[in-house]
Amino acid sequence: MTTLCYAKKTCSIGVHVLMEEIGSPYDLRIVDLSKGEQKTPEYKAINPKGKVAALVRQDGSVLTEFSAIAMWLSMTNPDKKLMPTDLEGIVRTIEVLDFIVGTVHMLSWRMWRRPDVYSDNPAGQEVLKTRGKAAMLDALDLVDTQLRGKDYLMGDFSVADAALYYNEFWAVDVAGWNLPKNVQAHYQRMKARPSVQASREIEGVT
Ligand SMILES: N[C@@H](CCC(=O)N[C@@H](CS)C(=O)NCC(=O)O)C(=O)O
Repeated sequence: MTTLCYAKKTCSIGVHVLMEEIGSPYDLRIVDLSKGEQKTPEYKAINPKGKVAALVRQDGSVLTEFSAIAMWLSMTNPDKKLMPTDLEGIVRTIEVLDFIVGTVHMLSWRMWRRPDVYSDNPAGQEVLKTRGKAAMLDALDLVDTQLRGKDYLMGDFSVADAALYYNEFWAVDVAGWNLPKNVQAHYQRMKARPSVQASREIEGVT
């Protein structure tokens, strides 16, 4: 069976949502980041990057990086229609996925959430937090324009919405920020999906 290595309230939530969308049985392996379990030799034998999410597939091979995992899940479960199948739809999905993972999460949220990675200086960390927040809200403004007149980023639900969802969760439920209007509506729509509700319940997110 496929095993999702995950940590609560992290980007692995997005993979968890996709596993629930697919609805096939899977195992969960929790990685407690607060105890540094991601850096243990045992976990690094699974994912040498020391990060979640990691997906251990049925053949024992491990897939990492949200976009790769999302792409693999959608292509191996075509009946679940987790992304468009025409060339333009595929590249547009990759385009928005890359923006959400690379810019919203890695460049912006991480700067706000983990300023200690970039500076030991408390004043420097405050600057990083301010810039990280501004960068994230600017990036979400761009996503907001893409959502104008649409329920989901690609029109119908796709893997890109799962990526946006964990960033929305962080912005609202961890940082307490206000989202732009269409992104906020998207977040509510996502929270109404059974897959999101199931993943929140399993991960103990109220
Ligand atoms: N680009 C990776 C990011 C993975 C990542 O940064 N995961 C974080 C949680 S959101 C993590 O495992 N952090 C643990 C650490 O940095 O020690 C992806 O999209 O999967």
